[in-house]
Amino acid sequence: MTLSAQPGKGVIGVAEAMAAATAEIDAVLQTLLPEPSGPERRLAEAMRYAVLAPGKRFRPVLALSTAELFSVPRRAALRVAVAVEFAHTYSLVHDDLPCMDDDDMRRGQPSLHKQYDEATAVLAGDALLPLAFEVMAHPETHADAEVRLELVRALAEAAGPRGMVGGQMIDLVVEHKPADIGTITRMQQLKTGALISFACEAGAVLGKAPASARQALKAYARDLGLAFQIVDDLLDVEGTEAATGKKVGKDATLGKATFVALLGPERARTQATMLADQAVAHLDAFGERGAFLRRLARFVVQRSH
Ligand code: GRG
Repeated sequence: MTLSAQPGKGVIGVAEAMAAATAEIDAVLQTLLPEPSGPERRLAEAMRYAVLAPGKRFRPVLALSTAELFSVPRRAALRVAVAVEFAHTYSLVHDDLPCMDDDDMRRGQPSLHKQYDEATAVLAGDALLPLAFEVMAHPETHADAEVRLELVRALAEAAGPRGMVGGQMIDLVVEHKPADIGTITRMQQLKTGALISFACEAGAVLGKAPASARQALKAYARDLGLAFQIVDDLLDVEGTEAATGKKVGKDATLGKATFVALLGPERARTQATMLADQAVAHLDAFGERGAFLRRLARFVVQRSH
């Protein structure tokens, strides 16, 4: 069943729809991850350990939901959804390394370098990103090579120096230093927003949607990504390890520049709610078809993990 056709309204309906989509996504993740075999089997085992851990699958759900707007065949949408999750998981694995944020727990289990070792975690992350490109470049993702090329180009931009890696660099540079709202916003837009933006645009690319629709989804993603990150920061202050699956209170310890550190929890939550409202407003052109994406934006602000 498609996400938009899932019964139930409000946040509970979104959680149910996400759980149903997660089952579909995880089945494709299983098939597109390498099977452990040969002398390099440890690499495949480590990749599977990180990817198949219980993540929220938020970015794949975005890719599936935006693809539904343009009636993209499910098989194609799922391949791109899975590619986004590979790229996302790579960033988590590398972010947890001792040379980055040095996190011992991720997705409710020891982080990859703790379960295996640092070299294996570096290699597993290194292997997941090109696997994302391999999946998207395959003709099964789309018959039109130009569509595949655009997917590859857009993910490269989202993951590279003008995307996640650039954002991570700002994150490291401003640690333990005062940062203004402009710097924090830019850092979060690159670190978190760029991949969320790719996930939203991917549906439009697959569906060869008009530029106006792609622009609307980009604008939705920009506000949604910031709201998502603010809530992530709030959960680090107000959440629990049991709910989030990772250590909490780390941002303050590491001297991270966050919206919560700058604005305080109350104003940060107000800001997240305002951003979710703004995100919803960008979906007007999609009418009823945008209903699930609207509910997803509200869900992002109310989530507890
Ligand atoms: C390339 C090393 C490197 C880093 C890029 C994305 C990123 C920068 C680092 C990942 C760590 C991090 C906390 C990023 C902020 C974005 C974010 C909120 C990630 C967690 O995403 P969720 O909550 O995680 O969707 P799950 O586990 O549910 O998939």
